[in-house]
Amino acid sequence: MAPPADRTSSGSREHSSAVATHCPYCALQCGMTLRADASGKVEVAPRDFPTNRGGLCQKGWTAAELLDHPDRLRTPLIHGEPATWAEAYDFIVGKIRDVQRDHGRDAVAVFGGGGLTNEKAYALGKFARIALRTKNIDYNGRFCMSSAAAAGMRAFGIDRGLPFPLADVGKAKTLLLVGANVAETMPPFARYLTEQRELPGATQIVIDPRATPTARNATLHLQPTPGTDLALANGLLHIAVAEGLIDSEYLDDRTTGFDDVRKLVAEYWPARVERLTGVPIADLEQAARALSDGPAIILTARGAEQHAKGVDTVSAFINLALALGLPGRPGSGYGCLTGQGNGQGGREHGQKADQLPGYRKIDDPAAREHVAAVWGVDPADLPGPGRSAYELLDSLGEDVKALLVFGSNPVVSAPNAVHVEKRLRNLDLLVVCDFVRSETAQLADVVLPTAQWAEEDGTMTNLEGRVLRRKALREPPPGTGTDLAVLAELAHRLGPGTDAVRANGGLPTSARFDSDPRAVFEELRRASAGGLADYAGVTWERVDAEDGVFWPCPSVDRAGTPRLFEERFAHPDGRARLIAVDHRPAVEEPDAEYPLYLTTGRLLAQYQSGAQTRRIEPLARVAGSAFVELHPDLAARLDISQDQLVRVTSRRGEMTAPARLTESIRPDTVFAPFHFAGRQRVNSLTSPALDPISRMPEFKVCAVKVEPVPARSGDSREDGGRAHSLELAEPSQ
Ligand SMILES: Nc1nc2c(c(=O)[nH]1)N[C@H]1C(S)=C(S)[C@@H](COP(=O)(O)OP(=O)(O)OC[C@H]3O[C@@H](n4cnc5c(=O)[nH]c(N)nc54)[C@H](O)[C@@H]3O)O[C@H]1N2
Ligand SMILES: Nc1nc2c(c(=O)[nH]1)N[C@H]1C(S)=C(S)[C@@H](COP(=O)(O)OP(=O)(O)OC[C@H]3O[C@@H](n4cnc5c(=O)[nH]c(N)nc54)[C@H](O)[C@@H]3O)O[C@H]1N2
Ligand code: SF4
Ligand SMILES: [Mo]
Repeated sequence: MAPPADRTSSGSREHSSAVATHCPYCALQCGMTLRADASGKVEVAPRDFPTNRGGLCQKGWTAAELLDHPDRLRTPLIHGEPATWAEAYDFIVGKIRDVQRDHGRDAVAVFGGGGLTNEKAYALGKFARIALRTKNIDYNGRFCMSSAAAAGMRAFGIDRGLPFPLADVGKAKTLLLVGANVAETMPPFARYLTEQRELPGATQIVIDPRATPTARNATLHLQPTPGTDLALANGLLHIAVAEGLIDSEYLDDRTTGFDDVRKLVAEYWPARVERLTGVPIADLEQAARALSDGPAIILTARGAEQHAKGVDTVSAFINLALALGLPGRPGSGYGCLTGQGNGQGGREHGQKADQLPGYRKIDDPAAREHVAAVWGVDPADLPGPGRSAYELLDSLGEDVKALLVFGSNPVVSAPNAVHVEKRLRNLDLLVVCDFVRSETAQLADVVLPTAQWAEEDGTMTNLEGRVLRRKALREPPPGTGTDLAVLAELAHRLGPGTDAVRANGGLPTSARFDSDPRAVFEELRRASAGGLADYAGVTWERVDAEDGVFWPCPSVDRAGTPRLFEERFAHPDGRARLIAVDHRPAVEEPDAEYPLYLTTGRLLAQYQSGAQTRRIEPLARVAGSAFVELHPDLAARLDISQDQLVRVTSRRGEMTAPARLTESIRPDTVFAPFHFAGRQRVNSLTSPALDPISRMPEFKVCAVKVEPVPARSGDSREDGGRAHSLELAEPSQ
């Protein structure tokens, strides 16, 4: 039995044989056209859009291959066995009632994702707060954008990844990319990098411990020790102050806090910074001078941010940008590169533990009142802030007994994954909504098969803060439902029937859950109105007519806002804040037992936990398994040869994968991609140390040892990435 018809609509009234939509993967949200041929096979063609200018990467080209893939789920599963939707809903609702009766409302938690549309992210937050009435909801964006978001918020009073259109990047005389490998993570964006490099007198600087394809194309590559970007940024500002390169007029007119920052960076003299980071003084000087020579843009990504000091590191680069007078100036500024398809919108509309729609704070009485009025509930009934993603996963099986996952695969992507996997196994109820049986879905009590991107309408907000339309080409296949339909049905069934909910007044009849994305978007507009991320003036028609609409857009008769900060920053006094931030070591530095740095990241042909892209044959052919990147000098010292299987071990776990020898990495550091499962899962090793402000885990640095695996060892399985199908992720030790 499929879900009741009135709650399964994908929201598109009619389907044509071609639609103009966007790629399902990263935040660049490249424009593409989808067409179904006579047999129903879906073809992708690139479409000209400001972010991709007609380009697509391999992942975009092959995105439609998952639509009719044999691994696609077409029926709910209960304990791995096919079940009807009615059975699945009965099972879930029965368990939720038991858990909430025995352990309280907060014992049921929700985990969302930055790939969900705005409508889904909004509905998920509302579902948690007023149907489950739990405070415990958070999402994978905590692993992604939280440090840049927190730093942007405290400096500028608002968090929009790029406060200017992407095309500005191509026009800056100097461009600094910090821990960003866009040549592999957003390939069509590289056109703007080429354009920028070709400007007269242009400088392009990349800071990365590896000589990535992005770094190799740059004019200047700074190759620091992992986890030392904060010292590097303070060192660049020290040089700018010493050489009289800062913009005092701008600092006086538009900012506060520079005096403290100047005093602090006085201690970051070049020789000290060279010692801390390993970057030569001459390179530091060249970078500081280039940044103060005309329009300049500084961009950070996960390499700088995924640290237990990620927020302070981003603050240090924002301090540098402000001291040089960049933010709000034409062709200049600071931005962070948002990662997931809806990483921006997904962090605005309430799936974050401390947040209500419109980027409102859940502990702000005025925010609670506004949103409660839209939802038809009493503000006093809204829960308070819940736990951050890792802390939530770490509490599973203790006071949190049930978890509902929408749009994430934490068995592969969470730090300290051996431990997280154990926690997930300790739950009374794990529900995963997905279209494939991801490693997390393999542990679930109930799996609900959901529609894919080409089968439902909705909106996404890209890395520029531009709201876009995602359009359905076809109906979801028989047996599947949409995420919105699932939430509406669960809310309806939980409704006033839940003992725990009834004891607390029940789900009010005025609080409706709609499965039609358009209706949800209309409600989101009202809920966001007056908030920082104000979508009140964004309509689906405008999005179509205007190539997307940049928020904030408070009314239908006003234009969106492509450029922020031209006149003022978003703090009440209109000024940006510089914040004095001191360098500190990584939480786990190498020592005698674990003598090497491990850092992690991405490959061009795989996406995230790999649940989607490992199943796509042309991608698996290019990047079908993990590897461990190490410098030839290190390999020689460890007696490791090219392609030999190695074991990498940290205090938390181990992985095995073939060695890849390359001079592009520092000899004190090894790298592995995080897209793979089983024995190839690098997150078995990573550290759960969290940033004190953003609660971002330290994915980018921990201490490890590396050893060759003797030939003919029982460990020598090399297909860990591809052996995904219906096999359980192997226990990692
Ligand atoms: N192909 C592909 N593209 C993607 C994704 C994907 O999974 N695959 N995911 C999308 C998402 S969600 C995101 S968040 C973005 C991420 O996009 P990026 O941030 O570009 O990707 P990463 O590979 O995680 O990290 C970037 C670089 O940081 C470097 N790095 C490691 N440690 C440090 C350090 O201490 N300091 C500095 N300065 N650099 C360091 C790594 O060597 C790496 O080259 O990509 C998006 N695009
Ligand atoms: N070591 C290490 N670990 C990392 C990182 C790193 O750099 N290093 N990066 C971190 C970052 S930046 C991120 S963003 C995370 C990402 O890691 P995950 O959160 O695991 O991301 P995905 O693999 O995109 O997981 C999305 C899952 O949801 C499903 N899905 C996709 N769209 C939908 C939808 O619309 N509805 C539903 N119900 N399901 C859907 C997919 O099939 C997939 O199983 O990983 C983090 N982990
Ligand atoms: S760059 Fe990102 S949005 Fe563009 S095709 Fe590749 S994965 Fe899709
Ligand atoms: Mo991300």
